[in-house]
Amino acid sequence: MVDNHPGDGSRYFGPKAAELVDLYASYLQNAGSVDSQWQAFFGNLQDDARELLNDMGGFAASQSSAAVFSINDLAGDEVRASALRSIRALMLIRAYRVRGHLEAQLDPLGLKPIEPHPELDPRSYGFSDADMDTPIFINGAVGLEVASINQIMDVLRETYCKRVGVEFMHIQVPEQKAWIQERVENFRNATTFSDEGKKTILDRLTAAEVFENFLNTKYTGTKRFGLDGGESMIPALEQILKQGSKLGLEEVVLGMPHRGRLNVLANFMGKPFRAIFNEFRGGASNPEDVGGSGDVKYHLGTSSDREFDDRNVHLSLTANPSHLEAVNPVVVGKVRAKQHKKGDEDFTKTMALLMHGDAAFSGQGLVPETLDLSELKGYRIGGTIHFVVNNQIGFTTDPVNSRSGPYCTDVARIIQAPIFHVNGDDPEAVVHVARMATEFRQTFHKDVVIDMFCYRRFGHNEGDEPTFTQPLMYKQIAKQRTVRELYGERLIAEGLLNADEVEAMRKAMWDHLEEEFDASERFRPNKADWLEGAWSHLGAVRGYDARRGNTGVEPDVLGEVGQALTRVPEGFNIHRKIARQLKAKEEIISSGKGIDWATAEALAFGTLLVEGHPVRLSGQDCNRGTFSQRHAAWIDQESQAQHKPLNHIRESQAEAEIIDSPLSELAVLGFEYGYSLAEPDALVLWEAQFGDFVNGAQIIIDQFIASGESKWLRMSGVVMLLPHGYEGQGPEHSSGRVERFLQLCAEDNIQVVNCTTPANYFHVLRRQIHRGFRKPLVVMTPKSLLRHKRCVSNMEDMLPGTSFHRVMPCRVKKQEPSAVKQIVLCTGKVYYDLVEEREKRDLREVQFMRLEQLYPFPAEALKTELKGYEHCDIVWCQEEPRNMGAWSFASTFIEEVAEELGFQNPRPRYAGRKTAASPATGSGKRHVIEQAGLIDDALTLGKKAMSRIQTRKAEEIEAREASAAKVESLRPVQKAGK
Ligand SMILES: Cc1ncc(C[n+]2csc(CCOP(=O)(O)OP(=O)(O)O)c2C)c(N)n1
Repeated sequence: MVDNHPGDGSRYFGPKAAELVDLYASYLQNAGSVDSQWQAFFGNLQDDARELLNDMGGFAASQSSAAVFSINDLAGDEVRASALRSIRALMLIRAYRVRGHLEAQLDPLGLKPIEPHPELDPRSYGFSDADMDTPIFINGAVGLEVASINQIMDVLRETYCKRVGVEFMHIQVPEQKAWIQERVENFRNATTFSDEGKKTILDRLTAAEVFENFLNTKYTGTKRFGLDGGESMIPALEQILKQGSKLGLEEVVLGMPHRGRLNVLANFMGKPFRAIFNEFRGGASNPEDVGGSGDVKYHLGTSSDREFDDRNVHLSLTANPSHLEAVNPVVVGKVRAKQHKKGDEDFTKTMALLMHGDAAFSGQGLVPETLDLSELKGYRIGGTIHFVVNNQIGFTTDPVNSRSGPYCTDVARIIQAPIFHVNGDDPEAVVHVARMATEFRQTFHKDVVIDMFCYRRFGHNEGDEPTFTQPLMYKQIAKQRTVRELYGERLIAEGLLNADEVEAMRKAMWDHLEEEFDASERFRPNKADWLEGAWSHLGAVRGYDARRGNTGVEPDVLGEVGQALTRVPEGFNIHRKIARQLKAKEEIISSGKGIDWATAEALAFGTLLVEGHPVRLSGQDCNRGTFSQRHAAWIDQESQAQHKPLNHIRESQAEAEIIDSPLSELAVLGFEYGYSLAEPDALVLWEAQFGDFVNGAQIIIDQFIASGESKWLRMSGVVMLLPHGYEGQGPEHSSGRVERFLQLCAEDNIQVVNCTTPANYFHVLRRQIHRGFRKPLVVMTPKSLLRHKRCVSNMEDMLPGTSFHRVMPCRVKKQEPSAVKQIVLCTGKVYYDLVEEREKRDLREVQFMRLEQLYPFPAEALKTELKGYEHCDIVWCQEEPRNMGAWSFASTFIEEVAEELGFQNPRPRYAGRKTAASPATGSGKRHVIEQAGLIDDALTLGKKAMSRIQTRKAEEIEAREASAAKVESLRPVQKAGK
């Protein structure tokens, strides 16, 4: 044991650190206040040493009042030499706190020799071999008052360089940094486990290893993405729950990739082994009659309850696609919804636990995007525990080709999360860091990362041959004893168990799995779990009827909401332009006439709120609205305080959360989708700044929103608002890519609408909540129509009895069918361009019909509207290029409907932009010409010369000529004379 006391003065002459810091502070204030030799001493200090004294200043300030004498009076070289030694020793200690992890023994395979870091060498601080045993005053650092460098180094190496490496000095919050430092240094970075605790660790390792071995024996070579090599994760997860439940945790939402997932499902979540074996036999995970496509077994989710010392913890593992890390924001969003529902305001009861692979954690951009949400007001969940199964390889790729930084976890430093690196072959160390991480999360409500270095015993999957690419690594792995074997031997050596007992544990697990295996043949999943709990009042829906829902609202409720939307609180300094707008809005609401888009949206939100349904909308700048249309938060022009009128309708109402999001699409949409999975009674929306940016969120759309219900039986009512419309703003501000969504439409998976009236928008939003099921909704929203004089509705279109219309005939100048020669079908904003041009030309033979909903395609409603016009030509008019927009999708449906009705010419003619690589032109002039051309084309009767075949031929010729011209322009110019 190191002597913690200063001892007698004959051995030690130096000043206390606090006094030294005081003296340094005096020197900084006024160099002349200290004697000349101390002046020289401080003057000669290097920057590092000065920094150290500065850093210590805060700590010393609280202690210095206790200083009993002034070292200024203690002149003499001996004192100064001691002071210098103290400073140098403290610098060394600090270096270990910052960089000790670089020399920690983290890799179980020991593939690369640990390179000594010069800053961790006492010689770098001027200590020679002769100095190593000299006592130095270090003021309680690393638990010591006075110690020699040898003694200090022993403590430092044990604390910072054994099998745990801690990165925490990047944290800026002093309490958090101090907490970790204390936790780590007070116990030399280890937990002393009871005999029972050690046996439990071995038991969990046994369960993990035997399960993988069993699968390997019964289904040799079948993909299972085994945990083999990373088994310590299982006791670590156990510790997180156990310790977490002591600290108030009631519910954990998990997200994880393929690696070890079956093991987690079975040995942590308690999914019956027989159910998993049945899936290996080819059985389905849900009863056959539920339908859906299902998913491979290592993507499936499940939920269960676990008990720890009479405390129940609910666990749910979120289903996920192959796309690594894509589930992260979904899990985080789910947790936020659960916390909101429970009123878990200090974030203690519900937590996210995300597991990661090393290559994916450093490689996928969604990781930093999701981390960035962690401290934001609209997205905070009080910290996620991240557990990286760092098997030091990604499929066949080595870390040197995977990342530029030293650790796969470096990305977590952006949010100043503490990072615990740990050797996976030391299960006690892994459980120890799991415990610290849990305590840190429950204390500071902040993200924390565990990076478990381990290995992958087999190939990427079990059918894969890893020695093609990593022969040396796999030579070492072949020699590597398993984690269970190593730990079993350790406990035998400690005398806690004998070899027979260790083997008996293994055999008991194997025998249990044999029993489960036998039972798996008869196992049938008896129910799907998708309509339980918060979802129990909802049901599955198949079929394509109108499904209007009860979306009309009583006039007094509309009036009440309307008033709140225009009521300015006493003393609130509202912007004068908004004040003007509110006056106009007041007029609109009281008259019930001329309701614009933004007001209709606010009325939809407000009426849902008073009915008790929370509304959550997030997206870039969505409080003001990209087009200055929403003004969901008013800003006091003097104090910059906010007023959110939607939250001031009446006393007992649900809350509207309208959130300006970070500049991310993928993470934010993933978050809102996750939120919608856990809160079916809230209207959850995400808005793109312009619809064009939606492709940044494509993974969430393809892998979750469009296919989640089919794959995993999980409904979502998430709404995506995508500003869309051709208004000359160029290639990236025109298109919400409706064609992409339409291509995804099948099996009643999503809804795609492009409304042309505020009232229809009002109803489609309210419909999301007022039906007995949930479906994602994609809305192409307007830009110029936000202020278009014709794009208004009356309150009477929102009253009880009114509803969403999937097809709308033109109400302007409606003609008798017999007087009409041509029906122009369209969707969205182009309708208004058509109406205006028709008026200009005073055309009577052309009738318009709007498809307000594109999917589910309203075939019956269209049929009703088209009846009587069988003699007419049909034109599909769109603003988008021919290879985009709804043409390809809608034209086949329209033709089928027209054929059924007996149209003479059922195939619609195309009037729109020609095929294009880029969604829109960058030239304003060209835009105007194109737009006028397509409107003219749509309104021109019997324009057979522009039949679709001819159009296509013309386009083909043009494309050929364009590429020939390009090739020509790229040809090197022949220089004369060569
Ligand atoms: C987004 C994405 N890109 C590529 C893949 C294909 N893939 C599956 S696993 C894998 C390697 C993952 O390595 P790591 O994250 O270290 O996890 P490990 O498999 O080693 O546990 C890759 C590239 C994928 N699933 N997801």
